Amino acid sequence: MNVTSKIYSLIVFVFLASCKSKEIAPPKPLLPVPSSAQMAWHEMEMNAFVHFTTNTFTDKEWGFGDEKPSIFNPTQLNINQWISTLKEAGFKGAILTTKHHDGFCLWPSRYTDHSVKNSPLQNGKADIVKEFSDACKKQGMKFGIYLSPWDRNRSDYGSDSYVEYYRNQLKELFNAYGPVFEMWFDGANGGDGYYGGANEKRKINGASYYDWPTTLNIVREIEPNIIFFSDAGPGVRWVGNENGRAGETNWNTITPDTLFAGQSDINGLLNTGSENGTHWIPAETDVSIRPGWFYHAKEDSLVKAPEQLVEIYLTSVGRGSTLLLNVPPDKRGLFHEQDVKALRGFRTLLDHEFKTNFALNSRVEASSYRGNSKKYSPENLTDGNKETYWTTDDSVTTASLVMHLEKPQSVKYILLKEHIQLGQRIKSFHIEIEKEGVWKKVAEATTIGYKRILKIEPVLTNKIRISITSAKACPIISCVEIY
Ligand code: FUL
Repeated sequence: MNVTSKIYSLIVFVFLASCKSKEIAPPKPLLPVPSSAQMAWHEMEMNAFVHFTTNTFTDKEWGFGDEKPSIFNPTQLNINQWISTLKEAGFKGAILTTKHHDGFCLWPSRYTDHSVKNSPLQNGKADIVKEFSDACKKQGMKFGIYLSPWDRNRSDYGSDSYVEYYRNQLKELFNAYGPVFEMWFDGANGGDGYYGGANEKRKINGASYYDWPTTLNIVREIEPNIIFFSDAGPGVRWVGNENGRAGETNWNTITPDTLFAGQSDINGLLNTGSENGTHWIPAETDVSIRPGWFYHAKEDSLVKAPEQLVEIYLTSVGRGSTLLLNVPPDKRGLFHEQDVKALRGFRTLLDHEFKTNFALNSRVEASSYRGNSKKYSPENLTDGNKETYWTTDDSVTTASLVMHLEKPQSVKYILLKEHIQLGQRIKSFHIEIEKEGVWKKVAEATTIGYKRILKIEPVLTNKIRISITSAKACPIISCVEIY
């Protein structure tokens, strides 16, 4: 190599090195951020709850605990029908009440006789939990477990031996029927019950009696990626109501301690989360397709209509929460015709409302983007790829994005997704549409999170402007969709 070519190689080397150093680093995560198991849970979006026990046969919501196992006798049990109905409606996982407050077990637990093994169903050989988890596996749905901590049947409820019983059942269930994606710990406790014939009121200290840290670790040892639901998490939190409404402001973050610190409006706090919460504990929206959680023939005419279910979708999934919709089997052991019809109608309506994303591959203008790097350019919002995102320089916390649709469309929904893997950031934003050269504000909202859907009066337009008016740190958005 002569001197000239050496100098030339050096210049090329320096040039390439300087190009590389110009590669703009992504924003640093704004803590807390979701774990990979929580991220997978967010992506499920819609799960189902299935409430089934002796209550189905006694027409109650809370069994007292003195029900005879012999009354549990569905005549046409078909668990595949439940799971295929849910799957066709778009649910990704299903959580079964393996034991509700009445203490009756849907599997032949070796720790009690108060179970399906003493029911006439399949001559005492039935195992609803197994059939349910098998059907989920077969149909590609995830399986979840509800096991009520409160047990109105057990004579030892309130003493240490019951906690051991409860833990043994958790081990039994998780070892025999997994994998399990979510474990649902119900905080309800009404005090009175049968308790092996004592027929009395028992009071426990919900915070200390079950020794939750130890109990959760027993489950974690078997299922390390489990998502724990309880009012306060640690995996996901209760949304604070049972009517399908996540907060219009919905932070995935909350400080769990504040829930036990004499807070006056705990349900309100659970509903909105808190902007500066120390933990990532997103809200799960549990609601029933009927007024009750269990099947009652008198509620056949009160099954929610497809339009109501779409409204619930918008106030749960559309507010960055995950929907947990309960569908209770009837006395035959089938989802009732009314519920099946409502779920099919729900799917059809949802597909109709969200049929064509007018924004897919459309041009987007941003007030700025991070380091003018293509990696963070506004095209990432409409490329149909949820892994790519638009973001700004660290110092920028407000921005505007103008969406140019190919031709005027009747716009009814604007859907946005934050790239929450790097933390939830956006605090407020609004939407304008352009009509005859004039911008008109059509919606205003606070948080986005995993997903936010804003419904507006349908309007014909080909230009939509999204203005982010405040954020905790530089905004990061992965998708904008327009329907
Ligand atoms: C509540 C329970 O008391 C209801 O019966 C139902 O299981 C609901 C999902 O949670 O706390």
